[in-house]
Amino acid sequence: MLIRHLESLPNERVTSAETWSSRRLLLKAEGMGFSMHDTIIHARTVTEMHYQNHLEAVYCIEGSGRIEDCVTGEIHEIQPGTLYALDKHDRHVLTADERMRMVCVFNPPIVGPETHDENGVYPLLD
Ligand code: 9YT
Repeated sequence: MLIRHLESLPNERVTSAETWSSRRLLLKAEGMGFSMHDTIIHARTVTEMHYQNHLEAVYCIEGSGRIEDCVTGEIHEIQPGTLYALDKHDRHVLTADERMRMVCVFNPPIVGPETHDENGVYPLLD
């Protein structure tokens, strides 16, 4: 059994970008078949993402904002209790009106250092 706590997560499991900071509680190395992150999206930011190599589910536990589906143009409000699942590798734009805290699950699992390239894509690392 694995027990982890956010407050004792080592620095190498924290990856930050201009608009977010991802605390990676479970990575590929743990062998669960998915990774799980506690991610902060900074207030008043807009982030375009496109996980072409991964499926991601995101569960909002704090803060509010919205997600735009770049293919359909649909916009969905996000608040604590909202989940979105990018089951079609959907290109999307996330807008945070206030600081948001999200639980993010990736399949295949993130290895560790992944961050967005210029198109908002994470590379497929082994
Ligand atoms: C919600 C979202 O996708 N934020 C970007 C960071 C990423 N999900 C991660 O690696 O935690």
